[in-house]
Amino acid sequence: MIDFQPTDGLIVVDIQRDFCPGGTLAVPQGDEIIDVVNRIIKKAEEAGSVIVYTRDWHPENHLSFKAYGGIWPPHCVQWTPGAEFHPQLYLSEKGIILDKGTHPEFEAYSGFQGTGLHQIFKDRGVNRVFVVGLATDYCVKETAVDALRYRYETFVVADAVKGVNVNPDDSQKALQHIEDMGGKVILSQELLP
Ligand code: VGL
Ligand code: ZN
Repeated sequence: MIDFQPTDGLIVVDIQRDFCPGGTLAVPQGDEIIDVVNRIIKKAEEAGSVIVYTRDWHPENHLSFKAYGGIWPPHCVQWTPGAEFHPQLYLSEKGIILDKGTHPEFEAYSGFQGTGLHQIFKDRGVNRVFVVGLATDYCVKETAVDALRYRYETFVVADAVKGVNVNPDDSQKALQHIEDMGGKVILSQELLP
């Protein structure tokens, strides 16, 4: 059992309409993690942990879009319904919302990239980081890898993430990579009563 502490950071990655079924870049079954994610958020909230929600928040001419040389369909375009948080996601009043990928010429898969997140965690004395959300093989992976680079003790909750899987084993490989870098892959039952 792992008990959340005020010095823990919980990063809820990109649980937005476009990454869920019906969205333009839907992660298969992406919405199925939301119940367990919500329970984890409420636990972290009770403990006074630092809760961060990242949002993919692209201009309509973002370089990751096919029309602009990238590999993705347009997704999470600023101020459009697809960029909204999934309606079932629990938004804590104490949560901090961070937008990323907001410049046309820069990609930002990691929640630490261009958001000031490391400074926020430093100011709050965070030393452990827990990562949940979408997508395992892109933004979850890069967020966890950055957390490890910044030397946080880093946990990814395997049943609270879901991957795009352009190749069928991409998510598995991403979790393996995180473990190889010193991260811990855990199950939600280690966090929840
Ligand atoms: C993501 C692809 C493109 C993600 C964001 O949130 O994992 N994936 N942009
Ligand atoms: Zn994106």
